Amino acid sequence: MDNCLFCKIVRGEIPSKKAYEDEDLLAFHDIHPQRPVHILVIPKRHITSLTDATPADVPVLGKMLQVAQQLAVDNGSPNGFRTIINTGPIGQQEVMHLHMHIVGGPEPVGPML
Ligand code: DGP
Repeated sequence: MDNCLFCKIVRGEIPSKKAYEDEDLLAFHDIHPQRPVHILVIPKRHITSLTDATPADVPVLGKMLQVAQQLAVDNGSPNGFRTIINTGPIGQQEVMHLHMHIVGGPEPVGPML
């Protein structure tokens, strides 16, 4: 997707602070962190939102959840974290490329997002 912000990050056209990368996924630190740990995990292949995910996307969606634990541990949230996927206007999704927030830190996260 030419004009998608997160596709541009995947292509390296917009810089990001990378936390993880493999053939399917990219994780990078949120530009406006809400908590000490705030990482976004995205599929490299453009999926607009969870509403647009298909059965073919199940493996990559599962992988997003699977990498979350290690990302949290490696980035300063070893005792737990929250995962959030905002979906569509009602879900307050601002960037229309599916992404999962990982939020945490040394203290309990509390209500947010
Ligand atoms: P959401 O409301 O779920 O669509 O959250 C989008 C998040 O993306 C928000 O927390 C800020 C983050 N974000 C927006 N633009 C950029 C960017 O250019 N770089 C990075 N690293 N994060 C961004």
